[in-house]
Amino acid sequence: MSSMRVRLTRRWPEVVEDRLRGLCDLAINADDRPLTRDQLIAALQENDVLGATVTDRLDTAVLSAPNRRCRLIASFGVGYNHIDTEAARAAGIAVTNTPGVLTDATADIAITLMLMAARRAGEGERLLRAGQWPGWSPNSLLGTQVTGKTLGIIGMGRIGQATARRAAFGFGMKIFYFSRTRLDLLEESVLGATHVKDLKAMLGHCDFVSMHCPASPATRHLLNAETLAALPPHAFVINTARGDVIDEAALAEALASGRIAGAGLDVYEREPIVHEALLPMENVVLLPHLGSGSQETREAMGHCAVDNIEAFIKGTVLPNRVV
Ligand code: 8YV
Repeated sequence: MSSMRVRLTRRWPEVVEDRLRGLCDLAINADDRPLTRDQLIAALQENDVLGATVTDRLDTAVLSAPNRRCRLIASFGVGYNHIDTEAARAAGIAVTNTPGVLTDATADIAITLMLMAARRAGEGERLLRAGQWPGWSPNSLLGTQVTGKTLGIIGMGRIGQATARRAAFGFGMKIFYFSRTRLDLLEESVLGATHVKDLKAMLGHCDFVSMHCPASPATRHLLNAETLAALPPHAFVINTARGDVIDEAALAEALASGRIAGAGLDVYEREPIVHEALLPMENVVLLPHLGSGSQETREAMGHCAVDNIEAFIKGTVLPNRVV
């Protein structure tokens, strides 16, 4: 066992914490509450490795605090927009993430949101639980069919592709996608997917649009009042990426005014705060950022983060280095 000090900012799956305990001098966050800024700074000063998550805002001020001991931030998750990567680089701190292992779980949640929003599943369940279901009738709670519709995917990375596969092969959906990375022609023809260069033109054809791009200055508020206005009024917006890629206030406004039909959201601009106008809306499905939340996936994410920590302890190449 190494004398390397590793501090986890949140509780990780038990098997993963046990594995880490055998590798290093481990400090866990027993009560699992997000650390304050001062606690984060202290953690960077007192430990060689910080095991971080999306709930840690590791910005320039935190990362440039004096007397840092930390040389690796092993982030538990694929998205790392909670870490200022330039500040980490300047501070000489390597950053790793956990790509690949949460692709299927997150795509599953995108499809869950699509189906729930289109078929009014949340609304129906609330009605039934409230004891207000009068029984079946031919015209009650009629939703929108998903099968055969058109899906626009924004960001065709691993999760975008996994969602496209489910939509195309499971629901016979026609796929358009707006993305920096273009699939090769064979993949495009297998999926029946069409790459588009003009976001607004694509949105005009979408029955559903699903966000799968990473959060960055370039993708911030990609869906905003102007781009949302390009969607047809029967369209649904799905977001399992990051809250920042949609202007939440503009989305709430588009939903309130009936300019779009509904939305399914797993992520928010100011988590855990959700724009208050969305909360009472029946045509919006709101999930608490559980895209990767299966036991299997969270353990795989933890093991992937530990693989990086182990490599750091042994002084070998970090498998998932992003900084
Ligand atoms: C993670 C996620 O659970 O990996 C990601 O980018 O959004 C989530 O599924 C979360 O980020 C943990 O840090």
